[in-house]
Amino acid sequence: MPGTTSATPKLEDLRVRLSEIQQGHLLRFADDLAPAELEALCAQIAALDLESVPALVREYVHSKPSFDPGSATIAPPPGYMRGGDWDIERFRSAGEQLLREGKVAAFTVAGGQGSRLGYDGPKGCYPGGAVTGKPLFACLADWIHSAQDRYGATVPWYIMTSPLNHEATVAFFKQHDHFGLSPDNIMFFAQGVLPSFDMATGKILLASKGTVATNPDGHGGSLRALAHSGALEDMKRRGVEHISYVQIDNPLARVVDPVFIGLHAAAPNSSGEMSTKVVAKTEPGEKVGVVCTIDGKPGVIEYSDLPEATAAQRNPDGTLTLRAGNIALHMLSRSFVERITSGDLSLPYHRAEKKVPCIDPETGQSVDPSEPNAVKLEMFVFDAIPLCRNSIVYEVERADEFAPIKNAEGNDSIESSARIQTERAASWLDARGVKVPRKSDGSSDCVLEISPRTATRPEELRPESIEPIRSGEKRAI
Ligand code: UD2
Repeated sequence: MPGTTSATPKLEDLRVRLSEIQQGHLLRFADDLAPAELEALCAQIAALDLESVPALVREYVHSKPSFDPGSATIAPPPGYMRGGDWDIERFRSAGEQLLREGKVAAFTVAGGQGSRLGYDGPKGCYPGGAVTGKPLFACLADWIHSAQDRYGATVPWYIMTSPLNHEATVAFFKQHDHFGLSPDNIMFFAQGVLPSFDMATGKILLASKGTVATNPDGHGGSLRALAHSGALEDMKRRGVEHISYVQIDNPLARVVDPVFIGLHAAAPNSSGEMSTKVVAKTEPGEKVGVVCTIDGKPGVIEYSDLPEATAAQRNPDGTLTLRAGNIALHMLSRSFVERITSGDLSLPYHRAEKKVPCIDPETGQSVDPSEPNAVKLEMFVFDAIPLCRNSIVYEVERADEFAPIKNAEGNDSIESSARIQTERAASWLDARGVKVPRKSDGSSDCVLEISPRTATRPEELRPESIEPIRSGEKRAI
């Protein structure tokens, strides 16, 4: 009987607390649960930020917050654009120096599952290499090897998982011998979760009689997770000052990029707090967030919030005025993450309407909705940009650094990523005088993959060591 379990005091306290915030139904089936199940449910509820629930329901479930730029002045951010008049080698040296001093850590957000890819497991385990088919985690690990070999210093790697894939991720690394990296220099931690809400009533959903329905708190939760997991402390102990943030889904992401690190840390107009790598938007309506300033303050506007006329503005040379498309590659200083996670600052939530299987809170019957029934909330990491004093962007060539794998087919799929990886490799080989077989439309008649352990830019390729490439060949270099 629940009344006689050791969870009793907690249970009674929780009942009172939950009924105060109109969420008493979460314990409605307490009497049906075995003591261990009830204990687990109480622990799950107690771990939620109950204090904030009424405000979340009011602001995000019963209403839909929207961003209205209104009469604000939206302008391009201070930036280091491709072909601009700035000294790339100066910043490369500054970044290389920080790497040599061991002051840079890699940080990968890998809380996502491969479900959009039709893959049942952590997204990072999905094959990403165009030729080798190596897992996305291995693609990123190669960049870390490359940096450690070049700069003779450790690049510790912090990997954020989610409660859904933490165990599987850690096991995958063990199974693959941590891709040759020292396990002492890799730290895994799970991100936080938020309760999923019934869209109509604002009640927190129950996944089962003994489990609250929750969802990962978004990649914006990564900043809080860095603090709560002890990762920031670990960085401090190691003397790490700068954090290079990459998403797991992009096998071309330069996990640590000396130029970007140098700009972030040493550019005269950088606050050194948070910087963003961007690509030039291809057209005004392209569905990427735009990094900009809003009334002089740094920020990102989601494509859906950017007024059409503003998005379409052009410079005298015809380029888009607001062209800094966010590809989710950031540099953050450790001190900035410490600052924004230690006080009252918090990132806004974004609302998504989703189908979430649950139980009926009255009857306990399973519900498998055919239409969205739930509101899930998430935080986005780029919402930290407005918390910076100022924030710079670094524009890179899209094909050089952005080949995301998000969908099973079409755009941002394994095929499109393999094509981008191949064309990038082909352009590097061309630049070094290595002939790449071409089809009549000019595209490469082969599949190519260059490991960052071999070269991180064309100048580092050794053409004399590359055998001629045949039509139809698959070649990993
Ligand atoms: C994101 C950006 C988009 C663009 C694109 C570049 C948002 C809302 N959109 O689109 O503007 O920059 O990336 O690739 O960010 N993740 C977690 N935990 C979570 C949620 C996500 O770790 O709770 C990770 C996930 O594993 C992946 C990354 O964050 O590495 C991106 O997440 P996504 O696939 O939801 O973002 P996407 O593709 O909608």
